[in-house]
Amino acid sequence: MNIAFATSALIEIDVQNDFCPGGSLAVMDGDTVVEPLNELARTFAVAGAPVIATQDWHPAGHSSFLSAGRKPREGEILWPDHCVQGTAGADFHPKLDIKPVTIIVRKGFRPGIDSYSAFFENDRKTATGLAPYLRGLNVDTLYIGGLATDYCVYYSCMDAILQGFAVYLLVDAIRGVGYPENSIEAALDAMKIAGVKTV
Ligand code: VGL
Ligand code: ZN
Repeated sequence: MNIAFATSALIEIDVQNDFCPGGSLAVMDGDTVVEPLNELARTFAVAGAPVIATQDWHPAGHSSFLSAGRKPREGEILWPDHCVQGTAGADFHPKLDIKPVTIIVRKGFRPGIDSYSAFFENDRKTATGLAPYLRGLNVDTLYIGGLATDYCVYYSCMDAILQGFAVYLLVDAIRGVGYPENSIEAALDAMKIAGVKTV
């Protein structure tokens, strides 16, 4: 990998306990993204390049939880309670090295809106502020990995392309939910068509 560190950033999506084995919304082998991301994060840090970590950060009783007892809107998926603010499930995986991380972006904290993407919440309008932040750092190229391939990684990559960034998906540092069936394959196909490159 020949990375232009002066104009690149690494984004580590939702490497949190609830998405790892033993968590309430565990992704199969979710913890295997930790080592490759750590290695890359240290490389970025040494080069003085920004490393962004995102955190799914829901208030208790969030509207995306099945336990809220709400009928899902068209195309919406409700989830088991996960990544509740301040709980161990919302913490980063204990082996994730956060020393190289330069900013943590929390999302999904508005009670009524779910948020998969690191850039925009699921209403597709409410911004997290990440795009202007990255532009302010003169970043035009993103290396993205983490959890989950078919949700937060997918929406983050697609929004990054829409925001005009070049996007490299770290294929050895992503794992997916796989629900509904073929969602991982569909996400990978759609990202490829959108212009996301794989490394
Ligand atoms: C995620 C489902 C619900 C993710 C977050 O990080 O991919 N998936 N909340
Ligand atoms: Zn969530």
